[in-house]
Amino acid sequence: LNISLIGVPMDLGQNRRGVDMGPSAIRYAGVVERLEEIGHNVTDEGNILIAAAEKTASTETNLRNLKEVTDASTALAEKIHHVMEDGQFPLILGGDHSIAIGTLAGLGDRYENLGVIWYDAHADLNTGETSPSGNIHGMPLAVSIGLGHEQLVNIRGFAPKIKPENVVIIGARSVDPGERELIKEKGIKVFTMHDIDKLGMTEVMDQAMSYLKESEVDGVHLSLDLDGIDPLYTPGVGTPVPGGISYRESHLAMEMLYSSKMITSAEFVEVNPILDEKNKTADVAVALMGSLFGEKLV
Ligand code: DIR
Ligand code: MN
Ligand code: MN
Ligand code: MN
Repeated sequence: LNISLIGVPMDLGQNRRGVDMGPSAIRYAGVVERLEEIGHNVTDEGNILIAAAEKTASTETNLRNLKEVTDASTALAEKIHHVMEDGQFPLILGGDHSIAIGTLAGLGDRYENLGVIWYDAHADLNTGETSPSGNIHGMPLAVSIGLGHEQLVNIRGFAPKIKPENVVIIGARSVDPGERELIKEKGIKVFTMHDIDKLGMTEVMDQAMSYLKESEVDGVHLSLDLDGIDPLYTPGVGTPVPGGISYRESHLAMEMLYSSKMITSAEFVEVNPILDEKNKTADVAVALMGSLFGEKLV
């Protein structure tokens, strides 16, 4: 593959500092070398420009840093649009999960029927009305299906970016009341930790991929929040939730996605080296990218 790495040093979608250093931590963990070793051509496109947290002042709504997140999402969407024009595979490094708003805005009009795998402890389906925190990183999936603040929903001038029936959430274990309602109302496919415990990761991934195939998706974006994994393995995240997906299960999931040849873009988000232990979380992110992009054990 010809892979374009795009860093998004965003920390304005939540209220813990340090996640803006995620792209650096992932680069430091050796992402470029790891993917090149497999045989891919990697172009590091550098970082999207993000407003400095010390200088933000948008307080006109209960959505923290709405203007700055909107501007960054628009810039990221444009960048993705252009690297895809050049036939590159977009690999986005976060940054908090609010960046997925820009990612899906950049991808959405490139596909008729884009599928999304949302690997996360959370559903990220809040709106300004349902959010308990005002943090936009809890909203990107809602925004992408067309729900939430119109400024975010209409980035790049079209909405929705994806169809709710083309979304599969994997690893959920912390879901807010408004999100639960939305999941029911829209019939969004969710594999909770209960499902992973009960069915096993092989069956969960088989079902997730069959579900997307039945929808006849013409591409699948993987949005991987490192908090989907158990904080034992990935402590460097802003909102850790115990009882998550294991390291081995996550590798298995990535290997199955690789074998399926379904994945057409990916992002790895919420790596926060300030909260981490010796860059463990970025190391896990890079190891999982190895599996997602076809690394072989023997
Ligand atoms: C919570 C936390 N549901 C919120 N969301 C997180 O603030 O909306 N998403 N941490 O990754
Ligand atoms: Mn263009
Ligand atoms: Mn998330
Ligand atoms: Mn999360």
